[in-house]
Amino acid sequence: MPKFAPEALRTVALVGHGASGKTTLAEALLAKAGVIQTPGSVEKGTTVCDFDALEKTYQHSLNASMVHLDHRDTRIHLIDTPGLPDFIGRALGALPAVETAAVVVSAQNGIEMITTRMMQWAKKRDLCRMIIINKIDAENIDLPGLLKAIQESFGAECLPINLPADDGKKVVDCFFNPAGDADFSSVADAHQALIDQVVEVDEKLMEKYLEQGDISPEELHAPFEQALREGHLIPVCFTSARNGAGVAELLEIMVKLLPNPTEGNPPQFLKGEGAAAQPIHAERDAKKHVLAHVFKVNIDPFIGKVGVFRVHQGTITRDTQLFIGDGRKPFKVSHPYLLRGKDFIETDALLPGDIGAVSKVDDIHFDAVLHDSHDEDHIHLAPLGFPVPMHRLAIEPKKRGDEQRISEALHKLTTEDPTFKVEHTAANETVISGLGELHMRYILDRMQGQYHAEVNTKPPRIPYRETITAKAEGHHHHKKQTGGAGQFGEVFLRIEPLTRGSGFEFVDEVKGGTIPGQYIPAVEKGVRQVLDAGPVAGYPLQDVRVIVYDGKHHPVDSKEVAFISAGKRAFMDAISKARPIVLEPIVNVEIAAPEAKMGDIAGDISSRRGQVSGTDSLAAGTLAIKGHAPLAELTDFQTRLKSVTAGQGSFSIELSHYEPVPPTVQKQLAELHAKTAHAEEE
Ligand SMILES: Nc1nc2c(ncn2[C@@H]2O[C@H](COP(=O)(O)OP(=O)(O)OP(=O)(O)O)[C@@H](O)[C@H]2O)c(=O)[nH]1
Ligand SMILES: [Mg+2]
Repeated sequence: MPKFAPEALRTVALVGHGASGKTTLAEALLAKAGVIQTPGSVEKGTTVCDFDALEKTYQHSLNASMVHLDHRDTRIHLIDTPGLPDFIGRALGALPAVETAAVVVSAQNGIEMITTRMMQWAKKRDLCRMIIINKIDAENIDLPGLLKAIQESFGAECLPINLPADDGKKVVDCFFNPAGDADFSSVADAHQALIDQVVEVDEKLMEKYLEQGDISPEELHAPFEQALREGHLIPVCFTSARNGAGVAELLEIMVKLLPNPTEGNPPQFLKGEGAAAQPIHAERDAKKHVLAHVFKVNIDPFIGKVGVFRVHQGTITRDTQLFIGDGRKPFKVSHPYLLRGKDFIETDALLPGDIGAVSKVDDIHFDAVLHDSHDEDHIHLAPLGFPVPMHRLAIEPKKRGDEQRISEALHKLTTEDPTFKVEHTAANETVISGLGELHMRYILDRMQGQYHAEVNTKPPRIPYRETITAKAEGHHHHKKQTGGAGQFGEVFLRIEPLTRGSGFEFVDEVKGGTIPGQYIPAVEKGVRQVLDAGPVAGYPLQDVRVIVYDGKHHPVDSKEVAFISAGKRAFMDAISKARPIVLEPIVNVEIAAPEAKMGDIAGDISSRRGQVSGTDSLAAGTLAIKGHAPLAELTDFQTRLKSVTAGQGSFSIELSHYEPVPPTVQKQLAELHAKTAHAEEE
């Protein structure tokens, strides 16, 4: 029998900016619950969650790490996530696995880039949210100021559930047992504010409260949970993961107030594909069919492929047969595990709300839905919306003969990381992309350390695109007579520009079978062959609609090849008259830098054909500067930012949209293309 029914489970992701103290806090919680004897430290590389060799080297979490701890009759599944912007994909991936996102904020650094983004991301996924202000032991901190800033940024519903006391050495409860003095603000007022906020979700309770003037914490349990679920309350608590202040209280809050898996908002599943997909809810019932979601995949040199999943419905035991997504071949679970950092703990059963793992299942992949019935296929989770990796590097093997090893390593790394991509460009480069310089360094370190695959790197060519700006007609008549049977096919088509980002559309408007139905796919195939290399500078062509409306065929000589060729030539004919242009990627840039450098940075951005659109203040003295610029202009921005801010600045970019390049740039690109094309012909 499983020890913990779903009602006795809690699932919490510790999220928030890098170095806010999430891993240290997980350590303090594990120690408080008696899972470990003494808390380890990030500095010494002795924490449960940062067990990977590179995490110890970088002194930052680089992947989501699972632990569980039992407190009284409750089991808490904690996910410690990375907070550096470069590794944020792995934190985002963990959000659908939990009911509650606990956003950890450093008392020293205040609200940072990932604080704000995590508050938004967690809201978008309908998670219950709480804020943990950590490092209350630190010197020179302004806790009342930070609390105020949090309420200004994230709303008046951010209310303290306890307050620091005794100069940050302990906290006083403002909810269950509001007695004692805090370092700032009044405990009684904080209590009042919480109750006022909570009763607002329940009219009957509100009446009772108005009559009686107070209400017992027991009666508030259900409305508290409702207020969390509806985003009507975001409790704020205080901790020091270093001296232990507020840690026992945090455990109590998790057990007594956070939603269990049958409460909270259900995860956002969809059944069906594309626009026809219908939202469905997992029923958090241990007796129903299994529905679980894989939110992390790890390839371990010793254990092999590990899939980490959250059970949303049903029960997984050793005998359970699970299908992966729409796959037809089930696998037998055999060894269901719970995880504790690097340790695998075999268990009998995983219930709704449990976070478990299986190993050595080849087909398992990130974001897969696991289920035990054919009725449950075509189910997937609402897309997570990962940032598009824009930090690109072209790589080539250091040693000849290493190609195979490198390609295997890259394949494994992309399996693990939704924000790491590999492409082979039209320019015949292997380009890897990630979220930032550190992300790329991590990938190269993994390739070298784990897979012994060494590569040289250089800046890649910019992923330009081409499109057309006018409608045009195209025609080609393909005829070949070589001895026996000939080849014959004729195509008339029209092309027109589509709105930016729509891609490519092929429309068949042929009437009366002038091109017989069976040859239309051949025409489309020919047309598509042109898309890879546009006419101006050889970049992929996009945002074009091709309408084939007429043609001719021959009962004997018409063949597939003839229509492929006619489709291709007719399309090329049309493009040449449709004023083709080159488009360049424009990226959103977000820069964190000291306030005093704002002017320099804004100036630098505009000198790169970019624009600053706004600023947000982060911690005291730092600004988040937002804007956009062409990717092509940012090649050396990292170096420049480092020198302007004396190493204090950081930035992230993500794809915004494509825009036409200035005519001078188009001319250069076209000349370059003509030269290389010419060289290849010779
Ligand atoms: N003074 C003080 N330092 C702390 C506290 N908690 C953590 N630290 C220190 O802050 C630094 C960062 O702590 P981590 O636990 O690695 O922070 P994190 O949020 O896990 O960071 P990422 O893994 O990069 O997201 C370490 O040097 C910790 O020792 C605290 O409560 N007080
Ligand atoms: Mg960490």
